[in-house]
Amino acid sequence: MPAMTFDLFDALPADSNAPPAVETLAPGAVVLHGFARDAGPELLAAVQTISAEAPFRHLITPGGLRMSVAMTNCGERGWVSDRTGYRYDAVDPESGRPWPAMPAVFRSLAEHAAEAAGYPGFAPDACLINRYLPGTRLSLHQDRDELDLRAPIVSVSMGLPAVFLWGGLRRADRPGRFRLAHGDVVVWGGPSRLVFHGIAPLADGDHALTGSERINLTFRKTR
Ligand code: MD3
Ligand code: FE
Repeated sequence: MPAMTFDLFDALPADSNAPPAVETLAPGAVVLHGFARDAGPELLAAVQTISAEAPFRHLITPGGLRMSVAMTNCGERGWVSDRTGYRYDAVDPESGRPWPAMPAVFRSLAEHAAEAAGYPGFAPDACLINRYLPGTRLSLHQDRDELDLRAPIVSVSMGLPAVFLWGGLRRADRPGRFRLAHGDVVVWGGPSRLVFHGIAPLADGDHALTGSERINLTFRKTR
């Protein structure tokens, strides 16, 4: 079977003039379908610029495993992992230089999405950029390296669609499945801030803007 192809309007609602559908996944967790679709090309161009300065790399977990997702960061601080643990660091350990600045288009999208989801005043200081290729996965985890857990995390999906897995507050909670398409934005806060979540192995495909990649941005307030 040939790989699925996805145009710019993957999962667009029937009436393209309709405002982006807002869906509550769980208390505190809000999906803004297609919220980032118009900004997609500009966001992806910025990812290119950032990754030319701070290349995507496969981090090593404290347990010594190479992560399947390739990552880079922009903003005042970036998320890194090595044999000593996980942390946010102002410096890219590969280059010894500060991470690239967060582009205005990133910051404004994250602030507007948070506001639309009921979290006004969100001021992210870090953006983790994840790159998935077919077969790449992210196993169930919690995001708890941020000091202020009252702030939400804003996630922006671009390129190939993915199956998002999310469970409860305990690792053993059986995860539900949810499709994330190009342009979808999910805001995770309040009672959903510490839910276990992950991404199922990415299926093959060809997207008009990213080819065989999925790019995910997560905006965080780390302190
Ligand atoms: C739920 N990224 O970078 S985004 C991550 O698609 C991460 O690359 C996934 O999990 C990705 O840490 C999922 C959705 C997401 C992000 C952060 C969350 C869901 C979340 C934080 C708390 C709860
Ligand atoms: Fe996460």
